[in-house]
Amino acid sequence: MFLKPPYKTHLDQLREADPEIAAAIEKEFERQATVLELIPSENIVSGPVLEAMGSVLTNKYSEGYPHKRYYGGNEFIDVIEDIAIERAKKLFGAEHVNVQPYSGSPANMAVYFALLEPGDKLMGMSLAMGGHLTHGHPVNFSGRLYKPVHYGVDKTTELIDYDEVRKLALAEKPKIIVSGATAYPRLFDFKRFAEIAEEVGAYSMADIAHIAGLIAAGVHPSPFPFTDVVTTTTHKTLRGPRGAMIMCKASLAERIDKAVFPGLQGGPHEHAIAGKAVAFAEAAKPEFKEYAKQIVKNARALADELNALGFRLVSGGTDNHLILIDLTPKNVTGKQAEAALDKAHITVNKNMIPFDSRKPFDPSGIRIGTPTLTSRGMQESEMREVARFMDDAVRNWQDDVALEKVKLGVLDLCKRFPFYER
Ligand code: DSN
Repeated sequence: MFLKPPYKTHLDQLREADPEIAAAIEKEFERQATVLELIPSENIVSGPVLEAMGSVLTNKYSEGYPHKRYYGGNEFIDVIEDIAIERAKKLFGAEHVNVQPYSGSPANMAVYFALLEPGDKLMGMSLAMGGHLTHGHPVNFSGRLYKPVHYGVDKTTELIDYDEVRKLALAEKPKIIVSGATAYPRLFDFKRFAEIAEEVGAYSMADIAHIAGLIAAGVHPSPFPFTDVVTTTTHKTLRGPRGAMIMCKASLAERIDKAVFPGLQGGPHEHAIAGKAVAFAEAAKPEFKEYAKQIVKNARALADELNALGFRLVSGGTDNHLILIDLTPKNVTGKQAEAALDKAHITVNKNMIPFDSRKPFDPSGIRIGTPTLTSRGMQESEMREVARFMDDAVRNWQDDVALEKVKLGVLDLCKRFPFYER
């Protein structure tokens, strides 16, 4: 389950050439090694993924697609991109894959650019309810170029109400319906979303960025084969390099590819594509299935213990890697809790909760997840320790002495689960 072989830092040249940057990298290394990293969209890549990312591939221009490039010298780049595509197709059961998107937002942008015209209606989950900026938020290109229509969660259950989604879709007739979220702790019924889209004549799109690793491992239902287009980042539960990809039905392949290049992007980042290929092979291994199962077991154990300690969890718990906590009963805001937890070396992010009466910069909640701690090899008993550290820190959010004490316990736990080897 833990990352093998361990990463060894290769900063020898950098230390000499640019000590300022080298020192900051070393400090970030030290920070990551000595915190309980609970941000659910982060993870720790393997040594081989890091090596691919730090390779000579970063030197190469390869605009175009394998075997149809606008630059010479791409014979080995083609090998790498072909492998990345084939591995992704196999891992997810996708008909067509484009591995060139630089990250999640450009991937979503490319899908809209391929399938919508400016002014078309785009339906997605609102950011305030757990969606993403690119699902039609008014400050984002997706809410400015297209007409956003938003669904959320039910006020009582805090779950998506599929009958409400259907009603909204029938009334608004969007051209695309996006499923997927950044702060939804429950399973997505992608089949239901695809059926609703089909009924209203919309494209179905799933943004599986947060849960791609769980889907690859079969611990979350897949959006395939019924969803038209699926986007994902590659660096969250999938545990690959920072980047993204688009998977789609063969009938949409040409439009999607054209939208990515030459529509939106120039030269693909082949060092990242090589990292993606390495990560896809890792995710196809039986150990990765165990890893993904453990992410969910850990999230459940953490949720149970937090519940027992009096935290209010949105929707009551979790089915995936993520937990959304409403701190209102603890009389502390998301911003205050984030800062206190930081002092105790527990990294989380403040987050809006559904129907939040507070503002995004100081919301009522925090969002946590288990992918990184699971990559370090922690299991259920450690999750119970983590919950108790969190409780101590949140109860004593104004008491630096108490927070220092929590930090000592956290450091001890981190030492028992080493980070990369140096
Ligand atoms: N920024 C990511 C997250 O933290 O969920 C989503 O893109």
